[in-house]
Amino acid sequence: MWPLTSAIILKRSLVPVGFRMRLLRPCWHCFLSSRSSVAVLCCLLCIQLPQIGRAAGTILSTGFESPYTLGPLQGQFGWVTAGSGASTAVVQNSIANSGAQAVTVTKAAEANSDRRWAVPESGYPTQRFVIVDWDMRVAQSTITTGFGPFFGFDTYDATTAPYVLGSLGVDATTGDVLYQFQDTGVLTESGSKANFNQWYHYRLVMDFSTDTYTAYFNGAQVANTGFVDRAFNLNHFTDADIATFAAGDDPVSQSVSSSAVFDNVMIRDGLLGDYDIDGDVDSSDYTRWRQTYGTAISPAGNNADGNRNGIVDAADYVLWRRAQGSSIATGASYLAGAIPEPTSVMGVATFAFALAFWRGHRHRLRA
Ligand SMILES: [Ca+2]
Ligand SMILES: [Ca+2]
Ligand SMILES: [Ca+2]
Ligand SMILES: [Ca+2]
Repeated sequence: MWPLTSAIILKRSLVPVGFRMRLLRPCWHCFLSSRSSVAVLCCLLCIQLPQIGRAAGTILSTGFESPYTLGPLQGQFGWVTAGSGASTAVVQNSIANSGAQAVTVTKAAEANSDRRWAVPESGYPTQRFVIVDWDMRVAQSTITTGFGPFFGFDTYDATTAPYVLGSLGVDATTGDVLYQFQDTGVLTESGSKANFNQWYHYRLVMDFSTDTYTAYFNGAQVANTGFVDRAFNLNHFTDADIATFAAGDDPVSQSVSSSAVFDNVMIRDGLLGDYDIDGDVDSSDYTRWRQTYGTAISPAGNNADGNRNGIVDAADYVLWRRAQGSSIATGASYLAGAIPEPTSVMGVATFAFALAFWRGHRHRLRA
């Protein structure tokens, strides 16, 4: 649907057979060979059942301001990390998009240093959409051949294995805004480029109704494709990861270093006030509220019970009115309901488990 440049590498038919096989063969075959992993899997299945019926709301919202302290991101407010090598994510106060602090992610100058950071979640989505927003500023790498590293976000349904929902980020060598194509997972050029050392706003919208995701770059839609691992019937959102990884398969790409600054991370479970769950807050949501005014809602938070008190009441109208005009497509958003800083520490073991068996990104191909 969107024009793609000649350098695009998404066509499955163009992928060498051997390489495609490698791309499609996930690491979880080793996961299946481990009895202890199977035991953990059973636990995951028990604890990650969806809790349908809650109203839209913020899952995580942070600008990494105080009480975040300067230093490693992991260990603060539920953030954990997984991967190998010496790549880092550090809360610092020298470069920020807003406020005084942000997180600088540095890919180490060595092979096998792919790394991710996330606050694991469970019980989502309760709505049709999960929306991930962030601001990011990428520094250019110094290599003249090869690609990357990649900086951006990956989203997962790690309920049974770490399956990728969607992915959006930037190649630090070329500035290409990249996403992962459905099924193959190949990093694909969106056709947009980011200037280096300049802030942009990024958004991923996962649609669990259609098993597709849409990527936005500074408010403009740049990609729309199926869930990367959609063949595995993905119905959960478990983590959105700040990610850095090698973007190419060659030795230069594997060991190139660069950095990016992340700020204003927000993960939402639908839109507040979107009572008909169609991705915007408009008059039809008001109609839904008016038609059900006074109705007891069980479980609380369903339908037009935006404030989750079990009845459609005036407070839900106020929520709708304040959110009016919000849309996952235009980039407009209503952030008043945001939770100031995350406190979740749930699922740390789950996350570590998931990424220990992470299937790996699939590299860009040489043009
Ligand atoms: Ca900040
Ligand atoms: Ca709506
Ligand atoms: Ca609508
Ligand atoms: Ca209510």
